[in-house]
Amino acid sequence: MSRDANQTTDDLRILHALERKVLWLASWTIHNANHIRENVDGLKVGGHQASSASLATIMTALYFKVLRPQDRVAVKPHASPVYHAIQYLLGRQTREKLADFRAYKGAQSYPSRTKDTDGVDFSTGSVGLGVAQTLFASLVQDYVRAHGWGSDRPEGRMIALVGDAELDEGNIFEAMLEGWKQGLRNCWWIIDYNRQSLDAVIREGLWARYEALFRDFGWDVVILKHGSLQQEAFAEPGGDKLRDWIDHCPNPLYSALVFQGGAAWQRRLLKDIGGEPEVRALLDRRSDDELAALMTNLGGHDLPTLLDAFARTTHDRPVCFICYTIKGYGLPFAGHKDNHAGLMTVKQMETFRAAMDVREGREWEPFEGLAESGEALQGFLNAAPFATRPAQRAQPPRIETPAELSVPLQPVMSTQAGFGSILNEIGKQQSAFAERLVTTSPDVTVSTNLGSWVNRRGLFAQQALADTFKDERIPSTFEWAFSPHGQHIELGIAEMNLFILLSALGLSHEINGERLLPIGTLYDPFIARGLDALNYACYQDARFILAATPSGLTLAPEGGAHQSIGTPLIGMAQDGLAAFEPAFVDELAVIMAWAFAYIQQDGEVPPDSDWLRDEAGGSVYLRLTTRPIEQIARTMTPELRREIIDGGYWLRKPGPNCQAVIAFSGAVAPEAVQAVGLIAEDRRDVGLLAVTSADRLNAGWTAAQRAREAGRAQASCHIERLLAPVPSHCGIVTVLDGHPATLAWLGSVHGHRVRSLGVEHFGQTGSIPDLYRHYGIDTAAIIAAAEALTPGRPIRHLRALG
Ligand SMILES: Cc1ncc(C[n+]2csc(CCOP(=O)(O)OP(=O)(O)O)c2C)c(N)n1
Ligand SMILES: [Mg+2]
Repeated sequence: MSRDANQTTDDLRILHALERKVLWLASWTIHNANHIRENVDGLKVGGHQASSASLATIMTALYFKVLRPQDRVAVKPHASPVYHAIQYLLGRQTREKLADFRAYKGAQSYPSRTKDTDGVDFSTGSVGLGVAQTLFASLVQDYVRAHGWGSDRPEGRMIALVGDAELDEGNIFEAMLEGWKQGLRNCWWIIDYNRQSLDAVIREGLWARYEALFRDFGWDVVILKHGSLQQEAFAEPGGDKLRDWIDHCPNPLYSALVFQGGAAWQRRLLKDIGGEPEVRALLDRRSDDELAALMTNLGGHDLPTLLDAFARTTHDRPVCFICYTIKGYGLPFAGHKDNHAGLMTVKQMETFRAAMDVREGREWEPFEGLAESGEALQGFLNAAPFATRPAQRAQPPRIETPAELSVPLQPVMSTQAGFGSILNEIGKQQSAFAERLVTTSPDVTVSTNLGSWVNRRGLFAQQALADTFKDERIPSTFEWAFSPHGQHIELGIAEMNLFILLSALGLSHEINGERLLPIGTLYDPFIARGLDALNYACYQDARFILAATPSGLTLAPEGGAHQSIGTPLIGMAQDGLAAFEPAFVDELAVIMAWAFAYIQQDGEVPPDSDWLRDEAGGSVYLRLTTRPIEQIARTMTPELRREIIDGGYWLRKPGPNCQAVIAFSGAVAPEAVQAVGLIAEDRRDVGLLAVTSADRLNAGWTAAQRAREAGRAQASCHIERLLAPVPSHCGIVTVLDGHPATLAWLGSVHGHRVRSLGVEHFGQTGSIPDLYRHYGIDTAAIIAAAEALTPGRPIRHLRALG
C-alpha cells in the first residue's frame, strides 16, 4: 500500500472511533440531562437522541477532517448535543456545560451564538432560518471582499446542516431565488435525508423534487444514497437485485425494518427477492447483525463516502448534498416513526453503554472504550484543520461615527424624507464611516427614500451592470447601475430575506472580521411578514438599523390593508432592538447619529446598572412616516439630545397646577400640538410630552424598579423624572398612530389617570384627517379625552373643531 493509502486507512480508523465517541457523548449528554439531572431539579426534557444520531457521522467527517478554520456552519437545532460533544473532544467545550445540557447556563438545547461558549457560528432553533443565514453570510463575504476588505484571509464556505423536513420552510426557497440572482458561491447545504419529520415519515420521492429545484437555481446536487458496504454488496452476484429493492422500498417500510433489525430484514428480503439463488446466497453469507449493518449503511452514515464527496467538491459553486441517513442511527429506536423526542430508557442506555465499552463513572472520558490509543486520537484531533481556528471570535475595531448628522431641514417635512436626506448627506462624504455603510431593501428602495443615497453610492453586484435607461439617455430620477463597489443590496420582495440578510450583514464583524453598518428599509406593516427572521437576527446579536416606513394610518391612502397597528408593541417587546418613533426630523438625526455608535457597542453591562444596558448595544428600529409635518425651529442642546435618546422630553413643560398632559409619539404631533393649544384655554398649565421611544422609556422604568427592589434605593429613570413634577390629580392623554397600549402604562409610573388613544382596527382607506377622525386620534378626540379625564367646564373648542 502507498503511504497515502496507509494514511487514509489510519485516518479512517480514527474517524470511526471518533464517530462512535461522538454518538456516545451526544446520547449520554441527553440521557444525563433527563435521567440523572431530573432527580436533582426536575429537569425533564425532550429526547432528540434520534435526531442527533442522524447527523453524528456527517459532523464527525466535517469537524475532524473537512472543515477549515474559515468555514462557518449552521447546525440543525436538534444536532446540538453532537455539536457540543465534538467541541468537547476538540477541547472547546467543558464537561460541566455538557453535564448541564439544557440546564441554567449549561450547553444550549439548540446551538446558540450568544448563549453557548463553544464557538457556535450561527444560532439555529426556528427551523429554516439558520439554513438561509448561511446563504446570506456567503453573499456578505463576497460583498466584503468586493469592497477590498479582508482579502488577506482565505474565503470560507458557509455550510448548513439541514433537516429534510426543515426544507418545508418557505423562507429557504425565497433565499435560494435571491442567491441565484446574486451569484451565490461558497455555500454548502448538507441535507440530513432521514425521511422523518417530527410527526412522521416524510413523503416519498422528495429527493427528486429537491434535486430538480436546486439544479434549477444553479446549484450542484450530490446524492449520497449508498454507503461503501452497500456498494461492495451491489458488486456481488445478486447485488443489482438488492440495489433495485432498496431503491424501490417505500420510506415507511425501510424505517420500520431499520427499527425491527436484522431478523426482520432477513425475512422481508427473503420473501421479496430471496427466490433468486444469487440473492439468497448474498443474504445467507450474512448474519442478522451483518445484514442490519449493511442495510443501514446509507451514504450519510458512511465515512469513506462522505469524505470522498466532500474532498471532490473543490469548486466554489453552491452545492446541495442529499445524504441518506437514519434517524436514531446506532440507537435502539432507529427508524421508528415516533422517535423524534425519543429517549433511551435506563435499561437501553445500559445496553448501549456496554456496546460502547464505556465503564460506569467514566462516561465523560473522551477516549473511554475506544480501541485506538489516546495519543493517536489526541494527535489526530490536534491536527484537524478546524482545530487551528482561534477560540475567540474576531473583534475588529469600531468605526468612528460622527457625533452629529447634518440634515437640511425643510419647514414642513416627513421623517421619511428626513431619513432620505440624512443618508444623502452621508452619501456625499468620503470617510470610513460612509464607506462601511451598506443599505438593503426588498424592492422598496425608492419608496422608502433611499433613492438619492443609491444614486450617490450605487447598487452592489459581483459583476458591473450599467443603467440602460441612462445609456439610452432617457431621463430618470434614479440611477440604477450595479458594480462590485456599490453600497446598496437590492433584494426581491421577500421580507424574510431582508431580515436574514441584515442578520448576516450585522454579524460581518464576527464572521468576516470586517465591520459593516447595515441599514434595511421596508414598509412598517411588513415587519410582521419577516418577524421570526427579525427575532432570529436579534437573538444572534446581529447589529443593524431598520427603517420602517411608512407606518400606521399614514399609509392609508395607498390602501387600508397596509396600515400597521401593532409594530410599536413589537418594538417594545423585541429583545435586542431599541425602537424609536420620532416626530421631527431633527430628532431623527440625533437618533441616527446615536444609533451608528450603539450598533457597535459590545461592552459589559455593569452589575449595578439601573438603566438601559447601552454599554451592551443592540440593533435599532426607526418607525417613520411619509406624513409631512411642520418642523420646529430650535437649537439642539446636549440636554435635549440626551432626552431624545432616552425616550422623551417636554415640548411644553407642565405648570405647577397642571390639570392635563398630552403625551404623544410620532406622526400625530400636529394633532397633539393643536389639542394642547386649545385645551390650554380651559385647563391650567397643560403639558405636552414628546415620546421619541416608548421602548426605552419603558425599559428604563422597569430597570429602575428592579434596581430599587434589589436595594439600590437611589435608582431612578427618565420617565420617573419627567413625570415627577406632574401633580397627582392631573390626567394624562396618550396618543399615537399605533396601538394605544404602547403608551397606556405611563399612568402607572406615578399613579396618574390615563386615557390612551390609538388605533385598534384597520382597513379603512382615506386621507389622514379622515382616518384620524374615524379612528379617534384627531385633535377633537384628544380634547374629548382630556375633557372626560379632568374636572372643569367643557372645553369650548371641542364643538368648533367637529
Ligand atoms: C419554525 C419551527 N417550527 C416548528 C419547529 C418544531 N420542530 C423542531 S424539529 C421539527 C422537525 C424537524 O424535522 P427534520 O428537519 O427532518 O429533522 P430531524 O428531526 O429529522 O432530525 C419541528 C417541526 C421548529 N423548531 N421551528
Ligand atoms: Mg428528518
